[in-house]
Amino acid sequence: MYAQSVNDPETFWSREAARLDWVRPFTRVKNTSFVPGKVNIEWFGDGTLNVAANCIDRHLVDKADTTAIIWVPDDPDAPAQHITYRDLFENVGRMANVLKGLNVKRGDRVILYMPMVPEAAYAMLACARIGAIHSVVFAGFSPDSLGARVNGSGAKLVVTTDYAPRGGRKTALKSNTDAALLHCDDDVEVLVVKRTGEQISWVEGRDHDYNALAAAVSPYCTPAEMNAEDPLFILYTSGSTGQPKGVVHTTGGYLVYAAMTHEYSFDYQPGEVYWCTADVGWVTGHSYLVYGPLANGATTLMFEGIPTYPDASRTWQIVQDHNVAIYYTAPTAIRALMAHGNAPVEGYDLSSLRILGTVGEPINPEAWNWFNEVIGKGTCPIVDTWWQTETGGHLITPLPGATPTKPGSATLPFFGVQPVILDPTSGAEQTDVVAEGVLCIKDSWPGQMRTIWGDHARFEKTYFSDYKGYYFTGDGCRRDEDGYYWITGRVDDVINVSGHRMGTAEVESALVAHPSVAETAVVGYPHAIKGQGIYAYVTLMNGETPSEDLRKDLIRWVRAEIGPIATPDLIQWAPGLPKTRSGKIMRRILRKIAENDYGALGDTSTLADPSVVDDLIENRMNRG
Ligand code: 6R9
Repeated sequence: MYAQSVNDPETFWSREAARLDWVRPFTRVKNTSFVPGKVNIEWFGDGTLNVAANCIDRHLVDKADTTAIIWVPDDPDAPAQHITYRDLFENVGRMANVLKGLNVKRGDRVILYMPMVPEAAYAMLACARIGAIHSVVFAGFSPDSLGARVNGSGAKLVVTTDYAPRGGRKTALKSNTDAALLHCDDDVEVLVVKRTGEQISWVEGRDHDYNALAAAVSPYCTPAEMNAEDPLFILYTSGSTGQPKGVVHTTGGYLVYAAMTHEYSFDYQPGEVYWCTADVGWVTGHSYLVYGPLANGATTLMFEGIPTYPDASRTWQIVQDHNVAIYYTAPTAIRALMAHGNAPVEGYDLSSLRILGTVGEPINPEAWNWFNEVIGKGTCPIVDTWWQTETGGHLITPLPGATPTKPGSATLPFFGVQPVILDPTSGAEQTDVVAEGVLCIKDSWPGQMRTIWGDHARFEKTYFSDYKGYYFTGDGCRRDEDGYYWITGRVDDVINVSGHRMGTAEVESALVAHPSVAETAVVGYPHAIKGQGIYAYVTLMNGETPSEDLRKDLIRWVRAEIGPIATPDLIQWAPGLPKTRSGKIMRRILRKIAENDYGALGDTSTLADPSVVDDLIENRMNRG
């Protein structure tokens, strides 16, 4: 199959695309070019279909009473909800009619600032049903981040909840939305889904009560006939420079790829309960919590809470209660659970588990072994899936049971994917089996992003200009003697904190916006649970003195500017930063000091003032 997928992609992909219901079948399969200046990606270009109809309507024939979504609320004493495909059809239909009533039309952007509640999935599918483009904003993001995404996407509506319970606490999403909209056009409206029912502020005329509106509309909504290349969603993700970019995924190719990878990478079998722990705010929540599983008629479990609430056995309680067969999570979650020892796992019946999966960052062998032995009892294949927001679905992954695994390697390319390892400086393709360099992909696959929202030039520059003719992933990679791929981490200024992508430039611009901060440089450093932690070097304004209070204030500041995921772990007061004579900050040196590896600083002779380095080493924060 792999040979056919790369030698005869037309035949291969037209067969795979037949897994979906098309309104008008496509006659063209692939029309793609990575040539600089002419980058164009189009799959199944003249076909038409509707994503919601594929994820819901077509299953009603034989799965109307099958559970589509098992929703497990944060509160361990509250009952789980079983939402059948018929329920899903009606709830999505209602949400779609509510959106239409609010004048949302084909092509309009709708921001979903939603926590892990079923209405998040309803809203995604409702947008897809009427041809609107959703952009989910992770509920942990601050009002400023939300406002930037409303403006960046030109959205006319924000769908949110009153509150978002999580881990026994709650976030005030509606009041965050109010704060965000202070920075947006006056005509942006808000649709509020009731989650807790507690009191919230209300702007008459602008705010709409979802529950009241939904009760008054029909559950039937005709799906819009969309072109395969019409945008399905925008998802903002961090890059090495500037503001987050709006990754655009389209209708046909994305859904073919999400459905196919969900089936093959997890060997999904009808009737099985599948649990992906990712939040809907990230791409994994799009492809592997909502779209892939529902396109396949699967039962997907959505958990509102966190693995350690009310205690570290919550995950295993859920696996036992709901007979979870496939469990897909992030290495950082595995490490956090592993830190509690085996006691929270003991006493739970995990025999329903068949396949385990990881995503988001390389998994360290210690965590892999614990996952394999203590959770999988040595009998569940572990699929380490490498992919990105930009790729729409898995690109490098084992096929469970078929691909022998090695702890820490995502193993081999998925069908249709041709990874190459390039020399970082010359850009030459490394043709020996054993190789190390930057990871690029040679040809397109259907789930590939199509553009950056509103900025096709930035799309070409970011992904297709450094290494001409290839898609550049931003990751470093090693290929071993068996042809297995080992991701070595980002080669750009993007760090990976608890499996979340964070641009160091974003944290820096938040910090320098603080009145006491003159200059700052942010780097990643190894962190036992998070994978990478955030290390900030801060130079204060003249006259400001370092203090514990100021440190706390800076941390609060960054949390408010971006969100809790960007919280610096370590802040070092830096009287000066190491710079070249042309004023460029030498991040390589700062990274080494943050890693506590200052013995290997390399050449510092090009520094304008080499003495700043001694001070930074002397006062380094990570002595672990
Ligand atoms: C799906 C997702 C993408 C970046 C990617 C890489 C890292 C993801 C990985 C992995 C090693 C894996 N990454 N999966 N590294 N092994 N299995 O995480 O998307 O948030 O866009 O992050 O995450 O560095 O470039 P996204």
